[in-house]
Amino acid sequence: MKDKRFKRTLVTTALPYANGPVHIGHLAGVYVPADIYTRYLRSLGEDVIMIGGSDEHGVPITIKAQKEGVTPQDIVDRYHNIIKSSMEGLGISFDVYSRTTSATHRQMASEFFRTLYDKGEFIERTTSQLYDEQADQWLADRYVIGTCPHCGFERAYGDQCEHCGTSLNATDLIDPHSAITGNVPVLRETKHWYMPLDKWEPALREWILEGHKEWRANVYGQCKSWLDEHLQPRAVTRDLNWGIPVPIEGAEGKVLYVWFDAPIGYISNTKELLPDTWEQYWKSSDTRIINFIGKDNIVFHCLIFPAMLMAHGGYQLPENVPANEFLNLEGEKISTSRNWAVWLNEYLEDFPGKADVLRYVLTANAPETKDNDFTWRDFQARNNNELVAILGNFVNRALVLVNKYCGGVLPERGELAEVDKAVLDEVAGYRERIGDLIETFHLRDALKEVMNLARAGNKYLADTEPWKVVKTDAARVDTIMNIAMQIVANLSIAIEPFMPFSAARLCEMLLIEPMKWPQLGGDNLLPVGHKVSDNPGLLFVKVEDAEIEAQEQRLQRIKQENIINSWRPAPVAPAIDFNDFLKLDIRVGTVKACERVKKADKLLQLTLDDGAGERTIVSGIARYYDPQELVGKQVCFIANLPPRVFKGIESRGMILSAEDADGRLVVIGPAGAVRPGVSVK
Ligand code: B3M
Ligand code: ZN
Repeated sequence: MKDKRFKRTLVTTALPYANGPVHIGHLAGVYVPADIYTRYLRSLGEDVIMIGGSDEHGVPITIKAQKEGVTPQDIVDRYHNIIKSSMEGLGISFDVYSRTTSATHRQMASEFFRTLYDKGEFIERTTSQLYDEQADQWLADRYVIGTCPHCGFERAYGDQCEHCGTSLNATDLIDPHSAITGNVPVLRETKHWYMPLDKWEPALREWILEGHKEWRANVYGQCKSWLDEHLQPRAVTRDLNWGIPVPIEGAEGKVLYVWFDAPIGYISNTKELLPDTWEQYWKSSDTRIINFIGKDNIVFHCLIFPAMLMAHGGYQLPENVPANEFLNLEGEKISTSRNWAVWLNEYLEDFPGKADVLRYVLTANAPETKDNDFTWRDFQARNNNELVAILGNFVNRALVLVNKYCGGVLPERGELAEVDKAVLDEVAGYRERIGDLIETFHLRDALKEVMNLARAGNKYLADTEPWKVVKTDAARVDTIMNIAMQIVANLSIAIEPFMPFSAARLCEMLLIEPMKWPQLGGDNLLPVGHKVSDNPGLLFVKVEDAEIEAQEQRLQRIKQENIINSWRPAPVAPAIDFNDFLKLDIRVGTVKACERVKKADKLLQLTLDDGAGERTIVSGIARYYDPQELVGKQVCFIANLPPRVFKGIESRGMILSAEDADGRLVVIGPAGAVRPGVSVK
C-alpha cells in the first residue's frame, strides 16, 4: 500500500435491508468493489478486515411484514439467510456478516445513544408528526409517500427522495399520503431526539471540503451541495414498534431511527468478529476506514454518521467513501418492489459455477462515474468475447502446448530474444499499475489491465508461433513455453481479487499453491521441472443464446406483470340520459368473409350476415387477427352509424373491441351462439 500512514484497514459495506434478496445493483455498487479491494489488500499481506451484515430495522422491514401478514422477525430471518448464503456463493469474503438484531448490536447502539444523550448532544423537540388515524399508526419514513419539495418527484418517501437523492423529513413532503391506507394523514404532537447537524457543519466542512478533495467527484460534490445549503437538526428516534428501544425514561413506544442504529452496526459487527481488539480498528489513527456504499447513502455516511462519531468522541472518521452510481437493468431503474432486478440467489441457481462471470461483468461495467446499464446481451458478449476468447483462450493454449511439447513439465529457458524480453518487461509492470488503480478505487480500469496481461500472453504466442518453431528448434520452443507459463502463473495472482474462483481453478490447473500480490510481475514463478496438470479443462465456457433468451423472457414476463399490476381502468365518463343509450343500435352479426384492405396495413374488410342480408364493415384490427381467424365468429357491431368510406370501401357500422394487457385489440362477441341480427341490450 502506497500510503504508509496506516497499519491496518477496516472495510465496511453498506448493510442491505433484510426485506428482499440482494440484486446486481447492490453487487455492482458495493459488494463486488469492496471484495476486490479487500482481497487485493489481503494478497498484499496487509492487515485488513471486511465488515458486513443485514440491516434489520426500519420501515422497509415492517412494510414488507405487513404486506405479507407475517412478523418483522419472520421477514428478517428469511432474507438474512438468503442474503448471507448468496453472498458466499458469489465469493464476497466478509470476515463477519452479522445482523442488526444481534444482542451485541442492540447493546452497542443503545449505549452509543445513551452516551450522546448523557453528553447533552441531542436536542429534544415536540413537533407535529404525521399519523394515520385509520391504521392507528405513526407514519415515519417510508410509511409516507408524497411529492418531493426539491425536485417534484411524486413518489418520494418520508425519509428520502429516490429521484433526486435528497434526504427528507416526512413533514417536508407535499401532498403526503399514507403508504398503508392511502389516506391523507393528520398531524399529532410527539417528542423526539434530534442530532443538531448544524452544530457539526463547520467540522464536517473542514474535514471533507478541505481535507478530502481526493474523494470521488460524485461524493465530494454531493457533500458540498448539502453543506452549502446548510444542515438542519435531524430526528434520530421514531414512533415505531420495531427497532431498538430508546434507552431513556419517557420514551416508551419509541425506537432508534434505523439510520442511527445501522451504521453503528459496522462497529458492533467488528466487535462480534474481534471481541478483544475491535477498538484498534475504530479508534487508532493508523487505521484506514473505507466505507463502500451506493450513491443514495452518501449523506448518511459522509455527514450524519461522522457527526455522530464526532459527537461521541474517540472514533476515527472514514478515510474514503467510494460511493458508486446506480446500475440499471435493460435500460430501466432496478426496483425491488417491481421485481425489476437480477437477484443474486436466482443468478447462482441459473448459472451454476459462473459466479466469476457476474463479478467480471459487474466490474467491467461498474457504475463508478455514471449510471450504467446491465443487459443480458452484454453479459453474454463479455463472457464469450472476453473471458472465453481472451483470458480462457490464452490459459488453455499455453497449458495444451506445454503438455504437448514439454510433457507438461516447465522447460529451461535459453538465451532470450527481444520478443521475450519485451513481454517479461511488460509483465513486470502490472503489479504497480493494477495495484495503483485498485488503491485509488478505479476498479474497472484495474480489471482492464488484468485483461491486458492476458492479451499480452495471447500476443506473445501469436508472435513467437511455437507450433511452427517446434519443427526446427526444440530449444527455442522450451524458452517460449517457459515464458508463456510464467504469464499464466502471473494471471493466477492478478485475477484473484476480481475472480477468486477462477484464480483457484487456475492454481489447480497449474498444480500450485496460490501466490500473493508481491510476486506478481515475477519471471520465475514456476520453477524449471514443475509439472502442471495434464488434464486442465477449460477456465471459462461459452454462454449460449438459449440461456440468455431464458433470462430475457423472464424480464419480459415481469414487464407484463407490472403493466397488468399498474393498470387502472379509465375514469368513468359523465352520466348520460337513458334515452341517449337507447339511440345506439348494437347488434350481433356473423362473419361470413374477411380480407385485408389493400394498401392499408391496419384495416380488415369484414362481410357480416346481419340477419337482413350482407353488411360490409371496415375495422382497424388487421394487426391483431388473420382474416381467416374471424370467419364464422359472431361479433357485436353498432348498426346505426352513418356509413364511412375507407380506401374506397363503404363501411356500414363499427365492430366493438377491447384492448388486452398487451395493448392488442380483441373483438367482442356474444358468449353463446345467437341469431345474426339480434339486438344487444
Ligand atoms: N440499509 C440502505 C440501503 O440498503 C441501508 C444501508 C445501511 S448502511 C449503514 O440502501
Ligand atoms: Zn426529489
